[in-house]
Amino acid sequence: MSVRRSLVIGTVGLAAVLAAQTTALATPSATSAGTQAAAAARPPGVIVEGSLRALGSFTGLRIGTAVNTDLLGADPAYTEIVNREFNTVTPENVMKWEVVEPTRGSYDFSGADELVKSAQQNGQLVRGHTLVWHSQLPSWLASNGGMTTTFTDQQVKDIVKKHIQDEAGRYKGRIWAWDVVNEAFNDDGTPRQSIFYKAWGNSTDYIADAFRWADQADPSAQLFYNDYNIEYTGPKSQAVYDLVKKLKAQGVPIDGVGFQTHLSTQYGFPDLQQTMQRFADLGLNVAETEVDVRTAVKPGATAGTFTSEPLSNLHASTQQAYWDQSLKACLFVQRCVSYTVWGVADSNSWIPGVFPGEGAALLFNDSYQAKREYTVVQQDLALAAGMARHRTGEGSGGR
Ligand code: 9MR
Repeated sequence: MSVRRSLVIGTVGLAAVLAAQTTALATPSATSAGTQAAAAARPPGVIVEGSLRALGSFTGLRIGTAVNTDLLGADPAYTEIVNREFNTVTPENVMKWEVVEPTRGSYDFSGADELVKSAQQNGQLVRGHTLVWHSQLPSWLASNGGMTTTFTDQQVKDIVKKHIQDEAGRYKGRIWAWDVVNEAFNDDGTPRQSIFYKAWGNSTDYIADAFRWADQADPSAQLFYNDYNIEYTGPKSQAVYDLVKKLKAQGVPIDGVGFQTHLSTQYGFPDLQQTMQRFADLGLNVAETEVDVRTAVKPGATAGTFTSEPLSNLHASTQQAYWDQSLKACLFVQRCVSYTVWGVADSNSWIPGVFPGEGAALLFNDSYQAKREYTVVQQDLALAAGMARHRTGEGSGGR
């Protein structure tokens, strides 16, 4: 009985897939007047055939982007892409502690509220980012890059608990997944000596407490540990593996691990699929949470400036290969629940500001035209449409 039912669904699904694949060949142009008029006429939440979110939905894989709320709503081309292509959104900055509580006890949730509201209107889930992170802390709480505070250990503990209760509690029931703790380890696998680590008596026990408090504040959200440079085998990845294995064994409410996946063509491609599978085998969901692929770019007209053009065709084709491989790593791991890119257009990316001379890291160019990289991702999602569905618990229920 259940076999027959799934066959029927399979046939309907296949027809839809074939239709989607036909349109998948068309590359969207967000800046053309026609597309913008179509966007204006389309009610929020209506899915465009052949978009990344539509293609991902055939296997249940969520496709997301980091959102800059200064542009959302203000820049029509940007907004159109966010809502047409993605069905999860991550606030790039507006849920970070320095933004939501710039002065002790005085909150500013305006940007976060705006994003959550827009997501609800556009049928998108929200990845909350991030509750406990040494970076982007308010200056009243920490200095020296999150390593120093004037508060006592007990005060820091109370402040962290209140922060989690207040922020996760405010959005209770409206966040799909929280990055509860972000970047707690150094590249050599040693724990980062943050104010949190120190307040808990030079121990990573703050991580377990943060997950427990987040679970109390929002029991339906999936709770993630999130980090970079854990995509490949090495001491940092191992340290995170050991941590989350211990948390699971202790019954700490953790649902998944986020692999940020900030890739660069100057390094080899990581053994990402194997690494994610290894974590998934612990009974955890995994996700690629901040994907971008940077490369060397051509210099601009003025000395010291740069374009968003890859230095050569070889640079560009390697980037395309990395997009392809990073998505396939997620497609081939059934517990990989989402694939999130860290921004929309090359011009919105954090990369040029932090790595001068590198860029071209995203799926759309500076004029919001879809790049070849977009087509690579789109085609992989279309080809994956017949594969088994991803195991996408919509909340913490699958824990
Ligand atoms: O993209 C974010 C950028 O706008 C901020 O200035 C920066 C501050 O640290 O954070 C960037 O996002 C980071 C994310 O929150 C955590 N992982 C690394 C991301 C890139 O730095």
